[in-house]
Amino acid sequence: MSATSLPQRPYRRIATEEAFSPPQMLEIYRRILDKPDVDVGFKHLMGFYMQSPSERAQHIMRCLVDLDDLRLQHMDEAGVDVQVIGLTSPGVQIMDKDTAVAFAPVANDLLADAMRRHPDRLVGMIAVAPQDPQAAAREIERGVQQLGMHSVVINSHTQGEYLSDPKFWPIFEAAQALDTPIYLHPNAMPASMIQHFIEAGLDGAIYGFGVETGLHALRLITAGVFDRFPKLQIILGHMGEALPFWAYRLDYMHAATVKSQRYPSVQPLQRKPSDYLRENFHITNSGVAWGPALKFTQDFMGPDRVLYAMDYPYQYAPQEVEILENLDMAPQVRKAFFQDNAERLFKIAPAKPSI
Ligand code: 1DF
Ligand code: MN
Repeated sequence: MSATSLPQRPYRRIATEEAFSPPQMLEIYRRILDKPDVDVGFKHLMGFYMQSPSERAQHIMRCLVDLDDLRLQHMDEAGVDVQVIGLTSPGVQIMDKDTAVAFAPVANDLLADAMRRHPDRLVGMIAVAPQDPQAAAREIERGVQQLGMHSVVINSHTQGEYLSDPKFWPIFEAAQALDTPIYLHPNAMPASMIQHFIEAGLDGAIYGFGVETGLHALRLITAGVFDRFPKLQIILGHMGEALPFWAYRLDYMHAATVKSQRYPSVQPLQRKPSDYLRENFHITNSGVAWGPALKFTQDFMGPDRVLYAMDYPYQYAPQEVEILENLDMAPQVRKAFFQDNAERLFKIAPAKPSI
């Protein structure tokens, strides 16, 4: 099955949480991994992929650095027409501030070059260094105005700091002003959180990622980020890191916590937690090709806020495209899921009619 050999399909499949790494970033990572005080989560994440002789790790490393033939071949084999690509986790967020601020534009320029080589196949997200919020805001502006990118990727916490801290809010200010959604992608847990997960081998994408990124999203809500930036849009992968399933309890317990004045950090909000989830978030199904969970998420969010993603190369599973295509879904909802929502959110030009 190839993307180009399926002319009858009335939509493109746009995968929206796909990853790459410039080879230069791996050099920086090698230096960080060589340090005696390397962050434990980073060691367990990129230390594994960069050093393990396993087939999975080697395959992923080959795919991550490629923005040409191998990637396009895999896209064709899986029937993915377009990838929306972000700098793989943790991106520049594990680097010291100066290195991070200097490298984010390098990564963005490389991705913009690849977009120019494959204009109807690859779409880039803007990587930023939250370590310097003002520089991050300027890089968002450069990404939109000079590189033609219309979304931002942030790999969750930055060395244990969360975007709920107002010092980071210049990033939200720029994102709202430039109408760029922020993909809040998982990162390895901070050292203060990870130990009990590592013990059980549950720190990674299997569970820890979702716990930590879900926490991050909730911290944005309870800190009042969306009362301050009501148009800001956050994208969550992995079926919203399970937050739709939590919505009822979040609403009940948030109200109870506010009323009893239990925590200074939990103050009244203009809307219910579930309202922010539905109005300030979009969700992708990355890593979750499971009909009942997708249906529930579409019911909760509305079909216009749920998008397709594969999570290439970490979950390169072409058979999942077929599973998703075989779900019982109204044709216009299927088209929204695979194409329309992504075209709108990431401002992707419609496909040119083939001649
Ligand atoms: C993994 C999964 C790694 C995802 C990722 O980036 C990643 C993994 C380093 O399985 O180790 O993006 N993911 O989103 O599920
Ligand atoms: Mn991912």
